[in-house]
Amino acid sequence: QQQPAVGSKSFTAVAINCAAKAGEWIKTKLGNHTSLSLKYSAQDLVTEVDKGSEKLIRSLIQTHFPHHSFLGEEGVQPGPEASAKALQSVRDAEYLWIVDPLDGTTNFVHGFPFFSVSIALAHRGEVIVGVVYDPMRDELFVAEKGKGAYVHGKRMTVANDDAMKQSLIATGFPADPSFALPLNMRGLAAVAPEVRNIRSGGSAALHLAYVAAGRLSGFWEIGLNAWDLAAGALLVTESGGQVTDTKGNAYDLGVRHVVASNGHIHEEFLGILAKADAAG
Ligand code: 2AM
Ligand code: CA
Ligand code: CA
Ligand code: CA
Repeated sequence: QQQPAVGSKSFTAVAINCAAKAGEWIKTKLGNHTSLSLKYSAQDLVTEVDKGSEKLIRSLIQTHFPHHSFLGEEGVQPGPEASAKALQSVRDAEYLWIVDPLDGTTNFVHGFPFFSVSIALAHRGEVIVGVVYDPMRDELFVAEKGKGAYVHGKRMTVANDDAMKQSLIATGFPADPSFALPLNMRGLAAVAPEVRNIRSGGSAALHLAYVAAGRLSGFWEIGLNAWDLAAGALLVTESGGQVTDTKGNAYDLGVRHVVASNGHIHEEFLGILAKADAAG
């Protein structure tokens, strides 16, 4: 049985500390990042801030929990095959930290103030802690498995809407023009006429936090990765909502096409995507 490092804090306290420190630092770099490069495509951006944030988080986690495994976006080669392989190699670890050091890099680069830091801890493949931090609004979303989800100490519950017609729904537009984007566009064409309106903020982790907080009734997106979803998925379920893939299978770390909702609209949401042949 593995013991925590001497003097270590609780898992959640470390996750919060990491997200807050990284978020504060990211905020100081808004509008003055110095390097911008392309990863997989012209839409796939990375800056020194993404890398610096991941380094900060990783070394803090390592100080407290040197034996835990770590999966961070910037430690993985770009592209879906490499991402799947990287997840496969660690997904059954006893303790695995899953980190998106800056979710919403495109927004960050353009000065659109909607991005976040996402940190999750999984125990043998099940997410037990999820923290999403929005440094621009200083909003900290925290969930612990079985203990609920909170925004700055206030318990969150999902929205009450029981039909898509009354729902505000978010999506994200994937870069991949051959597969993910067309699938998402079919979904959009089908969902948009059935809901109150559509939003696309550009940070999957924050969209999930907003579903948890009842600000959105649902969210779907094609082609995401474990680090985009792990923390936010726990926020949603601990707030009383539901998270599946676009075909309705239960959320796990391997899900890439996600549907999250308040639960009440979930079946209707899935049905619309299926009918539009937009479920991948
Ligand atoms: P990122 O900013 O961490 O890269 C917006 O629709 C969401 O898609 C964000 O969570 C964003 O995360 C993610 N995203 C952006 N480019 C991507 C890519 N090339 N492949 C997969 N996900 C991407
Ligand atoms: Ca990225
Ligand atoms: Ca991301
Ligand atoms: Ca990122």
